[in-house]
Amino acid sequence: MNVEKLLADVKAKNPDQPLFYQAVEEVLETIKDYVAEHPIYDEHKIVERMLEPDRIYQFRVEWIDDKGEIQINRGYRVQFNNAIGPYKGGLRFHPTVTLDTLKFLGFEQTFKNSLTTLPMGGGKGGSDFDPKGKSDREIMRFCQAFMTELFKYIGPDRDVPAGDIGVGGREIGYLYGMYKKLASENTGVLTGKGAQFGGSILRPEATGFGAIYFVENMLKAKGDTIKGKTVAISGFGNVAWGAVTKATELGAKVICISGPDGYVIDETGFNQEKIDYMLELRASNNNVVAPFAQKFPTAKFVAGKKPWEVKVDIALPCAIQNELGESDAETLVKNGVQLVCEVSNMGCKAEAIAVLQKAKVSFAPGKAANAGGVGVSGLEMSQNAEHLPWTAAEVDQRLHAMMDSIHANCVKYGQENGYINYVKGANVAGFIKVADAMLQLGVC
Ligand code: 2IT
Repeated sequence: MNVEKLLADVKAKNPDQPLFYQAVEEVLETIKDYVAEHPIYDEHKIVERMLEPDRIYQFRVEWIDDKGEIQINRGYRVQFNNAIGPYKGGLRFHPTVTLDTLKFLGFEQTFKNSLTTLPMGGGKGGSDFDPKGKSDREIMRFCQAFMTELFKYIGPDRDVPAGDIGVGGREIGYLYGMYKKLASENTGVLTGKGAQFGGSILRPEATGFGAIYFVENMLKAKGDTIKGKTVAISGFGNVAWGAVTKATELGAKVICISGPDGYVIDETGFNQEKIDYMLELRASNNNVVAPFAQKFPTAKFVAGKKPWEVKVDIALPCAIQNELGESDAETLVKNGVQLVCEVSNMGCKAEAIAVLQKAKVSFAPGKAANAGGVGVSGLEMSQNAEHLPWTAAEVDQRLHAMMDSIHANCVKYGQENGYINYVKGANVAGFIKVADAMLQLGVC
């Protein structure tokens, strides 16, 4: 595999897709040795084939706002790779969403889903729709309009979307309501549904819980535990909420969360009231974290800044891609950070990862650490297929086992003289399963 040539080809073919390029570059640089040792992959052009999505749907979404005006958005579904199972991956509603965003996410999802141990291919979709400031009815009408097109391309054994940024339980409910009406069937074609209509218990918590189980594994590998550690988390949405909840339960002290407007710092840590208030903030559609500091006197709001300037033991980016850059990583290292774990997808810039790895800080990529979300989505698919709900204990036990398995795989393929290169471990382990499936499935 000639990495330079492959990257030049990716750039030439996708000149306006820097995020996709970034995701591809990271994977190619870390799997190249493994691929060189196994020439069969090159003989079958496996890597080249994995860089091209199976197909991409793009469509117009038109809907009517509360003033009676017609609004037009762009919708997408990228079906990236279904070698190991039906396409699976979330829908993102955010004004920054472009085809580039969804190609990078779909590519990452293919490796992540492979790591979960479940048979799920990679896909991603969404829209440039901005939920900020929208009424509940507007969100419902948008979701319905989006689904009138998307429903043609999905199915319980074909492509199973879920949530991502801007798409939580409320949006999944509206999307599923319209799917059910259009398809005249009640197959669980979306995951993250309400528990009353086929949703898995613990799916809302799963991404954050899974990430903390992964962090526990990372610390255990160094003979340490999470108890008593100080933690900075970015974001305040579903993923951040799950991470704060589990970290707090296990005795860590989370002192920061953040929003696009800045971060809040609360040296007293979180309690149930503060955790619950995060859900209220998310449901308000305002996308700001400042009200947290108005509600809780122990918290202070720092406008326009990221939480990475705060001295902590553990940093968990839980918001959006490239939210932690090179100088942020340098500050964290200077302040003695011990562990950085991406919970957002591609939360760190490549330069930031390089700084952390050079300083031998334990660093894990999102596609390993946040796989518990899609992992429990996979468990929701199983429950829907057998028409039976599982208990919280059963889901949690399986989630835990998945995260342990992903960690073990990262260690297996990422050992570098005592330092675990989780980026390499995750990419190689994720690659092997998809690549070996493609070899057996033939050129088709
Ligand atoms: O990035 C992700 O893994 C998700 N947004 C969850 C996808 C899913 O299908 O549950």
